[in-house]
Amino acid sequence: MLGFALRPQNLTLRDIKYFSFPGELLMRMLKMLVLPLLVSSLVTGISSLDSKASGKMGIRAVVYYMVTTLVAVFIGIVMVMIIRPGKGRRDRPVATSGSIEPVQAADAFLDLIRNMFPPNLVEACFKQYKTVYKKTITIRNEVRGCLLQESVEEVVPMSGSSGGVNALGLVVFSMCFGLVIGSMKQQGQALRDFFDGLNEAIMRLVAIIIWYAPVGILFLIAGKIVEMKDLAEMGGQLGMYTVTVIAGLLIHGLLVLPLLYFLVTRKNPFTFIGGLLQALITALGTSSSSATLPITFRCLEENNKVDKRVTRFVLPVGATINMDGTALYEAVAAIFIAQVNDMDLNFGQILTISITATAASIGAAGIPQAGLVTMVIVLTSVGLPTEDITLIIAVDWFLDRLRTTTNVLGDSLGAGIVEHLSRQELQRQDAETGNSVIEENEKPYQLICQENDSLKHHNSETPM
Ligand code: 7O9
Repeated sequence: MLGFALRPQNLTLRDIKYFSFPGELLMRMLKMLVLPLLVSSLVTGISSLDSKASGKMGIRAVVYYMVTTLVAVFIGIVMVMIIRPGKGRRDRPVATSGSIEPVQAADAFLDLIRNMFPPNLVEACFKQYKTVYKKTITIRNEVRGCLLQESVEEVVPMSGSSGGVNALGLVVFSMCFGLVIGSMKQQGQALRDFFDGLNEAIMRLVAIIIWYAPVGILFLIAGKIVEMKDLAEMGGQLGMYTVTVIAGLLIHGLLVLPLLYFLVTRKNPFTFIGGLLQALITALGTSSSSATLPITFRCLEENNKVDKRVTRFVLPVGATINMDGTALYEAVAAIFIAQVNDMDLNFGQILTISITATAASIGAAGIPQAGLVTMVIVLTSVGLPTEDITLIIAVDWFLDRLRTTTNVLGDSLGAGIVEHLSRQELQRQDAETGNSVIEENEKPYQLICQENDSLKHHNSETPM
């Protein structure tokens, strides 16, 4: 309401920038916590489980991610086939200017794999590997009777980099590191305690920031509404396209995922979602599921009482590879562009779109400048014109918020489902480590007591 009230004032871009400042601060604070939170939670989460339990939990999580992402893509395709937002070519949406960089799918895929293994962990916190293309001219000499010179032009992929956290690399490293220190028995204890303490400290910082979150989100959303161009261009095909994406996201987020949660856990999914409200609104405000991660952690652990061993393991991985909303969006966008161009897609092409859209959503965090790049890959896989991405850029910022909310919802319900499925392993582990924790704690305690007379005295008095 604040945003809409300020729209008639015709604020200058400078004013809007100042107006969004409190929101910008929230964004910066959240992002500040993401790195230490990601590393410490994954390391402690994995090291606190034995390799068998973490393996089983990992498989459950990955199966959940795959199934829900495929279902999301399917819903998107069904919606766009039913609503047909791109049909009736009369009002082809105006393309905003801008050039789309060509990308080769193979290079993007190799970048993804390269990014899993960062050569420098410090650099991985702010840089990703990115293939850049360079034109080279090679002069080739050929002797066929006389000397022939021929120049060959070639576009060569070269190593480059792009800004942004290499989340995939950090996730891979933290998981391996957690596995190793988890199996190191006594020698790993100091490291386990360190990361456990780090995680606890970061969560306390989250608890402070959460007080500022409502103010920040207010200004983030109001600022965006003031900044928004006229809603007029949302009419016609682009409007129908927006409606299609929204309908798909709603069906997936409010019908399919809750139903899945209910079928697995037999608990009310909407009480669970109620506990997540803060995280969902943050996702809406920040349009970034990684920036929302701190709040998601807090909602799940404090409001929904999900086991910490599950959230620490499942949430960071989910934020990196599980993006149901993004997959649904990319599939809808590709078919919408086909409809605008009056291209009929056969079954094979639709299958290709669903596979590439799923892959793009899984790989997004590992591909530099993912948003556009993955869209280009999906479009080129079925021979659609990539410059038509500019048609949908006008509404992208808005749909980004909604799909981020769906992504966060999917990650969180996934944590609830994985917890339910893993409850036996968790209980068994409770029984085992419960004993060992008491044993480990008692030994040093008794040692201290023997050295310290007053403590010993105190100890003997307490009936234990
Ligand atoms: C959406 F693990 C973390 F938290 F540290 C982490 C850090 C960074 C996880 C992921 C990332 C990351 O870089 N993610 C990323 C996500 C990068 C590029 C694109 C996307 C896709 O983002 C979604 C979308 O555009 O549909 C959406 N905005 O969920 O954040």
